[in-house]
Amino acid sequence: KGYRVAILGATGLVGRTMLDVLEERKFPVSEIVPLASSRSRGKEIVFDGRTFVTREPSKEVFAEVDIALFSAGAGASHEWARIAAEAGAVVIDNSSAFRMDPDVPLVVPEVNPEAIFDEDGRPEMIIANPNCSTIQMVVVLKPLHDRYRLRRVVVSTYQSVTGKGKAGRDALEAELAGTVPESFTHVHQIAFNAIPHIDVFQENGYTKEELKMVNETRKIMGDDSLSVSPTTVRIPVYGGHGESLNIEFEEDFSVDDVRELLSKAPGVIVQDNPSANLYPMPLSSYEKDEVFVGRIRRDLWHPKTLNMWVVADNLRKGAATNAVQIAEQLIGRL
Ligand code: 2RA
Repeated sequence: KGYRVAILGATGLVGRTMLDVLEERKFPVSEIVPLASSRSRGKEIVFDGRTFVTREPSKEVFAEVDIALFSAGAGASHEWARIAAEAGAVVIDNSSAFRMDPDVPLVVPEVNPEAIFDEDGRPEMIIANPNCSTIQMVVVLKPLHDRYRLRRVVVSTYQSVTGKGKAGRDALEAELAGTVPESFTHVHQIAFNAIPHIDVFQENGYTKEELKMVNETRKIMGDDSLSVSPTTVRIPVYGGHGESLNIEFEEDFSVDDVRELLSKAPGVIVQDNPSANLYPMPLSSYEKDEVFVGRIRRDLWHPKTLNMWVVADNLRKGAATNAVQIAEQLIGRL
């Protein structure tokens, strides 16, 4: 059986990556229904050699599809997700609109695939895709938490400009070409810079991006006692987000066992051979679907504590790939 798949935001960076990932992973698609804002309507999308024309979202359009992948921002999701779900489409939403809604599952298939279905085995009609910086972190934390029990995670991120979509990428290119904009897309100049400010500051001094890493991690891992202490930073790279993690466990570990455990963990690739200068980097993670881990080492001062470096392509595992993996769990169950 082939599925009719709508993509809201089909012309954005994540929307296009969703199309690539559906095609590469040979998702059983009978028809693609690209949907977009008025500015992009009528644009042609090529999928698997066939051309589809971008349309306007409507109740009638959603009634014609089985699965709707949303990546057009929280405003569009608030406007259309419930309408699409009521029309019978399972919505997989990449925006922040429903992530912390207690009635909506927040899913990373390597961590909590069971949350996709209700107790009668029917798919939830709206399923939220987590924030990119959270996804890559929980994919590596989950097997470690199961074995050693996490006590505390201190995370600092090094996030790609593509986290802000095409506008974020274009801003870096324009700055590198010497254009001085009227206002900076990344708040300050991002070329040759590092900006410890992603999304808006909250009263407690953290940014929304940082609090997403705290709250979404707890929800996905199903443990409200987890302490995550984040600092999120934008840097002028493409290809992926990097994260430095310092993880304290309840149980002690050996570094070799951690390496072995992670090398068998679903969706994780260990790249950890300092003598060969092998470690994950955004450039080598670009257009890959996995989460890469390296620099695995014991904390020099603190017992039962580990340091590691984690990189994933934020448009792939951090967004499109994760959404398509959720859709794959629906195959045969709609
Ligand atoms: C960013 N986490 O990198 C955001 C994108 N969802 O800006």
